[in-house]
Amino acid sequence: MTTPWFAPIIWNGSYNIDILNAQFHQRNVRIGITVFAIKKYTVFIKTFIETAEQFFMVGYKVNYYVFTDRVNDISNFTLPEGRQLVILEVPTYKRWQEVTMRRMEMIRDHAYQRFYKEVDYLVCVDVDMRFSDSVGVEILSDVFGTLHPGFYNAQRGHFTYERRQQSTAYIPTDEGDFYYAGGNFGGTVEEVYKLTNFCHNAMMTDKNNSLEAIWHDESYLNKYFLYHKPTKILSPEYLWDNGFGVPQFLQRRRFVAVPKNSNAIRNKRALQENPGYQKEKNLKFHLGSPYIFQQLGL
Ligand code: 4GW
Ligand code: MN
Repeated sequence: MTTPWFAPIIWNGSYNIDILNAQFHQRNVRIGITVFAIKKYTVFIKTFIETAEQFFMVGYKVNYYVFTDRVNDISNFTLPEGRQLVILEVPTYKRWQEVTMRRMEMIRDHAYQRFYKEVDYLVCVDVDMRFSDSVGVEILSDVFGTLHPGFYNAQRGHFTYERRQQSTAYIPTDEGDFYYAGGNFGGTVEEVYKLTNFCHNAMMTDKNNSLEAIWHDESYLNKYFLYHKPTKILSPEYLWDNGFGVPQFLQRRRFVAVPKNSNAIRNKRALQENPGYQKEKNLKFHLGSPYIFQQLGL
């Protein structure tokens, strides 16, 4: 439950939430959660916020930062005192890869411009998710990442890091600690600024060389964490996908992927414009890869 650099790995049973709550309430911490709902992904916002109200940082000051290109699609929520919804209108990008990757730039810019004035920590997550058990201050630390549910048990050689040496996201086969998920990371505003700034700059360098890392923002995040190791690591309890089943060791599923009907939610035109799309999307949906079933002997 600890990494070789003494970062705790957060599993159910590894902490006492009462002690942690006493510490974090004493500090009066404020938490921002960033989430992107671009194009049709606005459909996920309602469940996301409703379940977060039940399970995410209950009793703390929380700002929901919803980045969207469809401001009118985001309904109003009545939130208790100390919790608020902040809608940030942002540009949209044509390619879905860019939609997910540009999150780094937008988080960076807003961290620099405003988040540091409003919150102490940022939690940066996917929107196609629901909270189904408590996620509290046990996750907070200077900079944290989450073990990808498809690879927490995998050998280093099987991690889907970027393997082309020309890419800034390149990780050699004999390096890398864990395979971190792109859908849940965070830390202090300053540390998230450094992380997102690194990832965005690395992406831009690659873009200038007509390169895009295999798993987009996730690949750059993994590169960052290789040389700037997280101070806390969240177990896959904090990013699960029921497509992997419910293994016995998984005592809690706190933050779980909402199954998406890819064609309806994602941009259908992409399929027509790019014949390789379906194949690529199947590859992209590696949350649902059969790898884990092999690992579990299922
Ligand atoms: C394919 O057509 C697409 S669209 C792949 C991602 C798309 C997308 C993603 C989008 O149209 N709008 C959007 O807001 N996003 C954001 O990027 C959203 O916050 C989502 O959770 C995040 C990552 O994309 P994803 O959840 O689809 O990625 P996976 O399947 O790896 O969880
Ligand atoms: Mn997702």
